Amino acid sequence: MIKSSEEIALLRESARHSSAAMRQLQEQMYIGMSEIEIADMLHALLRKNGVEPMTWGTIVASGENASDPHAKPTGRKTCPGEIVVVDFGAQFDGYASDITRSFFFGEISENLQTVFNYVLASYHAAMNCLKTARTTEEVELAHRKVFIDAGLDLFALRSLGHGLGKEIHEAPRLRVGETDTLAPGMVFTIEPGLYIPGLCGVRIEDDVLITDDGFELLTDVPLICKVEH
Ligand SMILES: [Mn+2]
Repeated sequence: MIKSSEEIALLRESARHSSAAMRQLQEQMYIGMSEIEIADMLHALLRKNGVEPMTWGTIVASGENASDPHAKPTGRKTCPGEIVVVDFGAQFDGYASDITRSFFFGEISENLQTVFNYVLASYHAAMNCLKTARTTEEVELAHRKVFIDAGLDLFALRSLGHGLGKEIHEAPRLRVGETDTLAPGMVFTIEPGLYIPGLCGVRIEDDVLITDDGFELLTDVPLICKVEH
């Protein structure tokens, strides 16, 4: 669970290059592209940035398709007024990074904005907790409290994140009923989400490194991402 300084350097590079690809995707994709077309564009951008996409796990899910947390990209064309969830894993020199953003395509409704705002609040609750938390369970509970207080926890998954290393899913698991003591050198994802059947899905995922005095965010993509054209 605790990475060496050499491994941390590779994980940092992996997250950096994957972040660049996600930012470039935001600039280059446009409303009307299909989910599969967006996934293909993403995979090409990742390779251009020197990271190898784990294509089997890529999610590009638009509108109500995004209410399935494990959706596969389809030929469905994206429309204005939708949230489009883009989630991918990639490897740099064998070390994984994992990022999700929920893009606003055009102007979105108040309902969608509300769902997004709860996920964003949950993300911030987890990150704030991470500054001083002693265990993974504290962080999991901090993010979930936002959903419980809003009466929305039934739309959330039972997991907040997972370790990153040579594998994209490894210990520690930030999961209901599990706890590990946080220690410098741990690298894992923070990825709160809500999945509302028939309406939308929203997820935000970043990669963090536990340090002596809190944490370092390894990924670098704006939390609010809009596609206007
Ligand atoms: Mn993940």
